[in-house]
Amino acid sequence: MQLARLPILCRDSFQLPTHFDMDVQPVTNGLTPQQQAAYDEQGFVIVENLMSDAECDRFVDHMVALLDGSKELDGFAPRTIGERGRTHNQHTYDFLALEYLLLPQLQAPLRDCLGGDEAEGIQTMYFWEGSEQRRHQDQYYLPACISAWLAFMDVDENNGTIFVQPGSHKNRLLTQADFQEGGEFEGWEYNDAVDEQAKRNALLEVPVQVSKGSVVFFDGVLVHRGGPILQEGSDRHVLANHYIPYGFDDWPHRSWTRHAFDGRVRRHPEPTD
Ligand SMILES: O=C(O)CCC(=O)C(=O)O
Repeated sequence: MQLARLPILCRDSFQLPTHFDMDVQPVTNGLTPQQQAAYDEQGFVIVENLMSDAECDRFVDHMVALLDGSKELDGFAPRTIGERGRTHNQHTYDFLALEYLLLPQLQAPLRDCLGGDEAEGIQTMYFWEGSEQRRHQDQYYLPACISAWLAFMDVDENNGTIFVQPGSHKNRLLTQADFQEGGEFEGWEYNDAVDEQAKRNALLEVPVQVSKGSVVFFDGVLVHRGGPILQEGSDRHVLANHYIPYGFDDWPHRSWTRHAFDGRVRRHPEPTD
């Protein structure tokens, strides 16, 4: 599969380009009717074999080389041994991460998840290991977002997969206003409040098991968490990408770049400072 060819971009020299030349053919396969129904009902869907082994290995090799220092990259601070905390918005200084935010085969499923609007990539997080992150809803941080969780290896409870609460996307989204004066969760710690909401949802929570090359698409209101890592020290190579609809105008992170699959880049609404 042909990947986008993107120019080299270093953090120090970063200028917002308006368009990248991308030598790619659009991949048109969207969700099947069954996958669409699962996404609508459960708030997530696993699409298997969306990435080839070569695509998975290419990115993992890159990330392992960055971690062990055999590869250097402007913008990626060298790590000490054992330091495996996730990266954040690596696509802003790493063209390979940008390629994987915009893998052509993600475009049509994302469009289906968004009900027909085009997705714009806005966030990346790479995990060398399970996050064990507490329950949350992504739209609390990133309004209107959806997620594509790219599994570069088999992931299950042993190496710390995510747990999701299917159907919770149809229930309440906790927002910043809930924690402000007079809000329902004023004085609460955020993750405690989501635990409480998960209890109120009264829905089962399930671990997500995926094979290498799978992508999990999930709704930004879905309650989820990083589960415990049963096999201590195990690797878990995953890239979590986040997207918002092109038509979403109320985006609060105005300084962030919005990356379309055709290579267009914009900040919208315009930053105020
Ligand atoms: O992969 C994980 O362990 C956590 C990912 C996550 O919570 C997210 O992408 O919002």
